[in-house]
Amino acid sequence: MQSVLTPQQHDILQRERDLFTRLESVAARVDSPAHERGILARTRKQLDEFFLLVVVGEFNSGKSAFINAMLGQRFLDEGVTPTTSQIYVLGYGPQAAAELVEPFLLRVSYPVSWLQEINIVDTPGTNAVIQRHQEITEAFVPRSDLILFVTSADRPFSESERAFLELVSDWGKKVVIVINKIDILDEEAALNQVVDFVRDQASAVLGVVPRIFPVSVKLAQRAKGMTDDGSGSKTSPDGTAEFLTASRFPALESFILDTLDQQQRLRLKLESPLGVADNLHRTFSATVQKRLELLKSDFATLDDIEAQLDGYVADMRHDFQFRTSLIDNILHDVRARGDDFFEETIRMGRFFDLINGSRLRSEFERVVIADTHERIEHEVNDLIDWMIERNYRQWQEVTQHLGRRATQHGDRIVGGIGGSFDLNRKQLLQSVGRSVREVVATYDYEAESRQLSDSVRLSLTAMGAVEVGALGLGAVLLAILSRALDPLGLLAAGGIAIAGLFVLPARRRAAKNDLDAKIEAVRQRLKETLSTQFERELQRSVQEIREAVAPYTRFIRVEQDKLTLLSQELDTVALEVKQLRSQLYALDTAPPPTRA
Ligand SMILES: Nc1nc2c(ncn2[C@@H]2O[C@H](COP(=O)(O)OP(=O)(O)O)[C@@H](O)[C@H]2O)c(=O)[nH]1
Ligand SMILES: [Mg+2]
Repeated sequence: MQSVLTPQQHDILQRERDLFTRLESVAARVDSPAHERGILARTRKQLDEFFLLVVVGEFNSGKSAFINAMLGQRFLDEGVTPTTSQIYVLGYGPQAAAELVEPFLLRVSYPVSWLQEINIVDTPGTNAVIQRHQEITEAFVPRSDLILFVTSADRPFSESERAFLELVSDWGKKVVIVINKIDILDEEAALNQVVDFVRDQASAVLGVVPRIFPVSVKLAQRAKGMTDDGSGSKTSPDGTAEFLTASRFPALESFILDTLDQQQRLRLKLESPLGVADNLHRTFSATVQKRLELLKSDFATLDDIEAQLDGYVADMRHDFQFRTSLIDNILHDVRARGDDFFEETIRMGRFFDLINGSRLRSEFERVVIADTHERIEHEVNDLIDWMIERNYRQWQEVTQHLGRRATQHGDRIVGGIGGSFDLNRKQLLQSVGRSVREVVATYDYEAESRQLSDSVRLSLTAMGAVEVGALGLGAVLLAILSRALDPLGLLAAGGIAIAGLFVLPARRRAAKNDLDAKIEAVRQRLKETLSTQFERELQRSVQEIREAVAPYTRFIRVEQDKLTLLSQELDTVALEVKQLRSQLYALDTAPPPTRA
């Protein structure tokens, strides 16, 4: 083909080769099935091969008979049953020969000169009882440069023919329609009716009005002297002309042999791959879009999980404030009781108790300190239990979310997005779901809460909040009392009266202030310690959940990036197809090249 190309045609040819190389790489990246990749590879290869005129139609419409009429000899089998069971690619050869080159594909040579320019292809035909025949024929459609669609005048344009023509149109193929067996129609009116009907139907499917050739292959064969036994003995010369006219075959024959000249064939050959490119481009784009959509809802799932985690964190912080306010209340109570106590005891009436001290000390312990330590412990323990419980529930919610996603996915896969993408994604969802479920199933409340309370205790100690509860709050408060009581100081003040007037109110105020400050300091430090510990724990649990989900997150990010790139690549492919097509049209309107 190369030898007869103009520079422009040569340029288009080269660009089409590149286009198919690109499409092949896209095909590999979307795990397109082998047959699609085969089509791409063959289409590229075919750019350098003979022009392929592919004869299709239902079985028994006369395809083989038509090719025989073109050859002038009954070379192929004809018959009312589905006689042709393979693809026959007829090309030129000095003598008749056949060779199986692919499963169901015979390359046949025949010594007729026009086969040097055009290869004609006989197909098993559609709508045969043998489903395989239909598949073989359909699979060959993408390889054609021009489709000769043979329908029969006795059942023109059946439903199966419409469906098949649709497939042909999907591959962007140019179609010429042959209405065969017009010899069975008695009247010209009937023939016109059939032609009109076929034209309307075919135009509706193809979107353009195709060329239509009504013929009688049988009469043509008779005119060419092809007898049923294939011996080639001639009928009478008079009859010959009559048969030939009635067959209307010459118009079709001249279309194939003359109108389809080298430039026309070149044009069709360069255009044909663009239809294939369009078709597979649509397929690949659909795959990419479907996957992107699936990923979009994957992202939505992740966003849901993220939002849940955010809500969890916000709720926890809010509840934490409330829970620490309970501890505040306990300390507040201690302070109030302490104030009352000092108010009550540091006064003249109890001077001897003050001097003695031990009675007040035990009273202080009983009334002011009371069960503060246990109550604080209790609140801290509650806080820990609450955290553990909430953390556990958070894991459960994530499990449910992932579980739902996995089952949703199960439904979607029926839609067939195919390839390793689906497999990877499915396996990942399952394994992530499994590991999260495992956390829930093996969640050890006691161990978790033991660990957390140990660490809370440890950090309380580390932060120097030893004043709390068993950690020494009582001792601290008692120290305040001791200072208030300090009998030496009291006595040194010089007499009961003076003490009563000046020292005791000052002592009382000092004790109260001392208590206020101490309690406030304890409260602050306790809160700070618990907050730090709480935040650390909260972050850790959220982080753990995120890490469990991370492989899924990573997968969809990476896949989305890949698919976005693919989608861009497909856009440039579409653009290239469009440009090539308009360049081809531009060639049509340009003056014809000088012919050798
Ligand atoms: N009446 C009539 N019969 C034809 C004509 N062309 C072919 N046939 C017959 O139709 C039958 C099927 O032909 P064949 O070429 O095997 O059909 P294919 O299955 O499409 O290849 C054969 O019996 C042919 O003799 C025609 O123009 N008129
Ligand atoms: Mg046949």
